[in-house]
Amino acid sequence: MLSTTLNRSGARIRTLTAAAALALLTVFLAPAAPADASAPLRQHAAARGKFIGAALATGPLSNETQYRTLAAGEFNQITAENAMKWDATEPSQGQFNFSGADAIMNFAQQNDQQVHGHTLVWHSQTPTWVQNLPATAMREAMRNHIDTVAGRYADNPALVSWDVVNEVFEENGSLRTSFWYNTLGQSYIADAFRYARAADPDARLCINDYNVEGINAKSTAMYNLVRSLRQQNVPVDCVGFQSHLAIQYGFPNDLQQNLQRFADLGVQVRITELDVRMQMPRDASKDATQATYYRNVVNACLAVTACAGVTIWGITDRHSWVPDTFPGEGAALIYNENYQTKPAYTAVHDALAGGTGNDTTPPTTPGTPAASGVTSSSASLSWAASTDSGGSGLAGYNVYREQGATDTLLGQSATNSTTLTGLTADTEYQVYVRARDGAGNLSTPSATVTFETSAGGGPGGPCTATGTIQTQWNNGYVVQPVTVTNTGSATLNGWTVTFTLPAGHTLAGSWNATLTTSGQTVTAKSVSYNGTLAPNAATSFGFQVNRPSGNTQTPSGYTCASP
Ligand code: G2I
Repeated sequence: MLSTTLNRSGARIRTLTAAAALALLTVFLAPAAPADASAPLRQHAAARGKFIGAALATGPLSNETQYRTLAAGEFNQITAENAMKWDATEPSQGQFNFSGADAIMNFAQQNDQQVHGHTLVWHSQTPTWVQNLPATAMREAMRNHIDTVAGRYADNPALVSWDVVNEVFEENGSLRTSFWYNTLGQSYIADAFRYARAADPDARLCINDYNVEGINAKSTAMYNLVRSLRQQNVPVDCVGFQSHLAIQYGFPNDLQQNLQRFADLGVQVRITELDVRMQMPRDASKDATQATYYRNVVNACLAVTACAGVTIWGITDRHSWVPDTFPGEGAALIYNENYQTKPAYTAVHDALAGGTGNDTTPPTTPGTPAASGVTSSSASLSWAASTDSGGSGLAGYNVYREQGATDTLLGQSATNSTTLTGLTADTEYQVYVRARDGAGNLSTPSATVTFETSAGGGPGGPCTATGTIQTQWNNGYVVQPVTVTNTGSATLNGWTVTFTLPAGHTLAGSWNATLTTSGQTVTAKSVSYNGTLAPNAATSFGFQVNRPSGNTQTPSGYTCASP
């Protein structure tokens, strides 16, 4: 943030006319037009050296022709959505049932597809007979299960990889206190990988989780675990990023960077369960945002050599886990419930087709941003969305501060809104946005909006505090970092940050500061090792919050004082 500077060019359109607004709407409602409608996704993916996959459910696979046709024709990789899980394969001890798993394997072989096995060791969908075993028997049941299930397909060339352990972390990065952990301790993870290697020496062995797409407490814990397991020669070959995204929670803009840091550990990375849900009902604008999310995930994988490919968690909105788990949300996949392609299909298609080479057409000009929620250090902006017709698709927006000849890039957003943080207190900002497409073309700038941050600092200050939402889920989120900066000319000896939690939100943990609450007001005080701040120096702390299911609010009003 606040680092890159760019020269601005192009004409400035200061207002969004009604005619322009109508044109935007018309483009949104136009049917999706793929760059090369005839070639299926798998053909483009293969040409890029990647897989494009789908999770398949055995019911529609045997009952629905359209499902089978798309599964075979569009995808060169498949994952069993449920058929290889423990409750399906070993419902009672030693009694194995491979009917569903074999159906998936046979389909893959008939259609020249690779299979990712999902999943050997998980806390969910595991029968109670496993959960109630004492330690020695539980470890032996795990070994026998891995040996039998992974062993069954070890000589089958279609089976290329396994999720050995799934979802072993809590949101704050500690190990999940599942029955596995509670009975066996952390060692069950290394044991599972060793048993899997013994059962299938050729399969890539993966650890898989959700809410690890961006750089956050959970993904960093996963990073540290993978690094330490590999240092101990535990056979971890691959990391799966589930990527169950939701347009109302924002896109993890550091996805590519996060994939790359894992790749740099020497493991393969893969997007294992991609879907992008929305609050129902669907509309053209939500579909367009969803398409941008899909495009950006595919592009992130394309940009990282060690990323093997992208698996979408289903084919059609007719069969998706989302509405059952998140009431009121849905439409998360790339085909609608009638097997028609959605803009998300076009986005995946065009990203894989690499249609960026000859796209020189920039997106349309975004609407004038509207500013709200302005504090001493942050401001929320939203604007009318752009569209892109050049083939590479809309990738997102750059937000700039108008500063004469050389403007400052304040931030980037995948969607037509963002919250700027790290602003200077008591300062006027003139801000505009430019849309960006997949080929890097920038639209002409929007008109500017002007706002002024409020006075910051406090007794003994001055300092500023800005909080960044690192990850959020249906009923909670992590704010990390809250950056505390000494904006004065003298060294600070201790600092105090206050902020407000929305009604119904409660603190669930914190680090690198001492937090106390009074009603919804939280006071965070520096600890022994981060209270001394030289002029311009910054430090940070973080915290986690529980909130009511479905509530999407986040804290506000960060202020800093010293001491
Ligand atoms: O929850 C979404 C995914 C998160 N990562 C791991 C994945 O394995 C998980 O997949 C979902 C399936 O998409 C659902 O289809 O896992 C769920 C179970 O935790 C699956 O739901 C289950 C239902 O809960 C059961 O009632 C049902 O019998 O599907 C079963 C088979 O239809």
